[in-house]
Amino acid sequence: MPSPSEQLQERVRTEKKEPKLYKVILLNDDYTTMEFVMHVLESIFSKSPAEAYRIMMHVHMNGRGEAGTYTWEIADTKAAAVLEAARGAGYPLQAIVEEATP
Ligand code: TYC
Repeated sequence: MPSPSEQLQERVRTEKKEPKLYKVILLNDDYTTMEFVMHVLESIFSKSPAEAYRIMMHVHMNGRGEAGTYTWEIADTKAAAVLEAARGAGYPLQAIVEEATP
């Protein structure tokens, strides 16, 4: 049985090493252009053009797809940035944040 201070050390280490992770999911729609979705993936999610094309086509064919996995604050900020860019450009593109199952 670990001593109380050993138990505390273990909890501190676990919390520092393993923050919960969240996926930013892009949803398909009929109006946002493929070019705009690729632009979002490259500029907000730092994807290469090839990876942006792959993810965009996955969303287009399957209805939804993962743009990236982050800690809560970063996922929330990126999802908000997608909505702001899309509304600014007049597109209905949607991004949602989901807890990533460990
Ligand atoms: N379905 C859109 C089209 O055909 C392209 C698209 C892809 C839109 C991915 C949204 O998240 C999206 N223009």
